[in-house]
Amino acid sequence: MTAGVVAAVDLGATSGRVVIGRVGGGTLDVQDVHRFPNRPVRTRDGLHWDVLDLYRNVLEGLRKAFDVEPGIVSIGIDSWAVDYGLLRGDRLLGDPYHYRDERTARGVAAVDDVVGRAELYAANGLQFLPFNTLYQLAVDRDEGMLDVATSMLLVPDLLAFWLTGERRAERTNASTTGLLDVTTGDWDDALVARLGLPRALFAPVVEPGERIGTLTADVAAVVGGRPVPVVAVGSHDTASAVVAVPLPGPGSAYICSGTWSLIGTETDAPVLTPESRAANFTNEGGVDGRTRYLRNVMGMWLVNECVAAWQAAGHPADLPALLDEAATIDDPVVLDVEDPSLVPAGDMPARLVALAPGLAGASPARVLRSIVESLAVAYARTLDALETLTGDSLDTVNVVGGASLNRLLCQRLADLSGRVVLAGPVEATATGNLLVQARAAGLLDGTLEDLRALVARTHPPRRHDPRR
Ligand code: LFR
Repeated sequence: MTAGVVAAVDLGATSGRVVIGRVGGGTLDVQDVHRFPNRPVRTRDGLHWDVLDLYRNVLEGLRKAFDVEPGIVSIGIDSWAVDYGLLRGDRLLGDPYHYRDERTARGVAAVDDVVGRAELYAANGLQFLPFNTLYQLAVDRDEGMLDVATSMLLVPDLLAFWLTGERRAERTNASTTGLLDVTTGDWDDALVARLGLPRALFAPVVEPGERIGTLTADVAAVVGGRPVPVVAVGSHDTASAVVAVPLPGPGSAYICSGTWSLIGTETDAPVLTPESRAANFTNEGGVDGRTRYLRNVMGMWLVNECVAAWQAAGHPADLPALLDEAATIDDPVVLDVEDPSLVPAGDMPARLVALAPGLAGASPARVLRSIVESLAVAYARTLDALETLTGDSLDTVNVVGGASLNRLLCQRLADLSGRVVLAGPVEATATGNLLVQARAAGLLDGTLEDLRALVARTHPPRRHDPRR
C-alpha cells in the first residue's frame, strides 16, 4: 500500500490538538502540529463552550498541518460527546452549553415524566448520565428554542459543517444523544416524537469512514490547503480511542482516560439486561458496527480541578513533581470518586474534604495520592462488575490516554485489581481518528484488529504486573 498523510482534529474537555499521521508500509507516525486550551465560559445563563475559539484553533491547526505536509489527503474530527449547537439555517443560535451546566437536571425530570428509565434503556442502551443530549434538548424545547432552531449538530458535526457546508450526524457520537435506536443505529423516530422534538432537527446518520464533504473553497484558502475530504471518524473521542487500544476484546478491557475514565470492552451486540442497567453500563456505538460496552467513571477531572485550585491559591502545583512526591506517601485516604458532588466545576479540594474529612489540611501531594488510590479502587471495582456482566474473564486491562503516563495509578490499579495493566498509547484518541481516515483513504486495510496490531507494533505499551 502507498504511504500518505492524514490530519486529525481531537478536542478534549480541557484541551484540543491537531495532529498529522504518516501512514503506510507498516508505519504509523503521529506528529502534533497545534495544541490549544479549551476554556469554557460562564455567562448569566450558564456554562458554555467557546466554540468559535475552538473553530479558530481548528483552522489555525489545519493551516499548520498543510504547511508541514501539503499532501494531506483527508481531515477527521472528534470531540467529547453529547454537546451540540442549535442552528437556524446557517446561523448558530448561541454558544453550546457545557454538559457540566446545572440546567440538565430540569431536562431529566421532563424526560422521566414521558419515558420510564427501563423503557429508555431498552430503546437506546445508554447509561443514565444527566447530561445526555436528550435531557439537554428537553430543556431547549421547554425554553422555546426548538421553535426557532432548524438543525442540531453535535460539536464535531458542527465543525465539519463549518468546514464543508454539509450537515451529517456521525453515528458513534450520535449514539450518545440517547435518541438513536440501539438496534438499528438510526434516529429513533418514535422516541423523538414522544419527547416532542422536531424530527427535522436531526441530520442524516453517517458511519465512520464515510465522506462528509470537502473543504469549501474559502476554508481551503484560509488554511492554505486543497479542498480535501472531511471524513467521518469515530467522532466521539472515546470511539476513536477504542480503535487505538492495542489489546481489547475477550480477556482484556480498556480504560480510556481523560477528563473521564471510560472503562469497558468491545462487544458484537449490546447488553441490555436489567443487571446491566442497574450497574449503569452503556452500549455506545463503536467503529465498524461494534458496541462499546462501558461505564463512565471519574477521571483526571479531579486532578485538573485540584491543580487549577492550588495554582489559583499561589501553589506552583507542578503535576509531575507532585506525582513524584505522592508516590512516596503510603497513607492515602480513600474516598468515593463517583459521588455526584464532584461532577460540577468549582472548588475541588474543598469538595474532597467534605467527602473525606481526613484530608482537611492535607498537602497537595497527599490529596493527589488519595485521588490516585481512590481512582484505582473505583477502576478495580468497575472491572469486576464488567467481568460479571459480560461473563468474560478479564485478566488484562489496557489504559490509554492521560492516565497511561501516571505510573503510580497504573501500578496501584494492577495491585488492587490483580490484573496486568498495559499502559499506552497516550494519544489513543488522535491515533484512532487517524487510523480510520487512513483506512478510508486506502492507505491501510483490514479489520479493527489489524489496525490495533499496527498500534501495538508502533507504540508498544508499558506493562505493570500486580505486586503481591
Ligand atoms: C470523554 C467523553 C465521554 C462522555 C463525556 C461527556 O471525553 O466523551 O465518553 O461521556 O466525555 O461528553
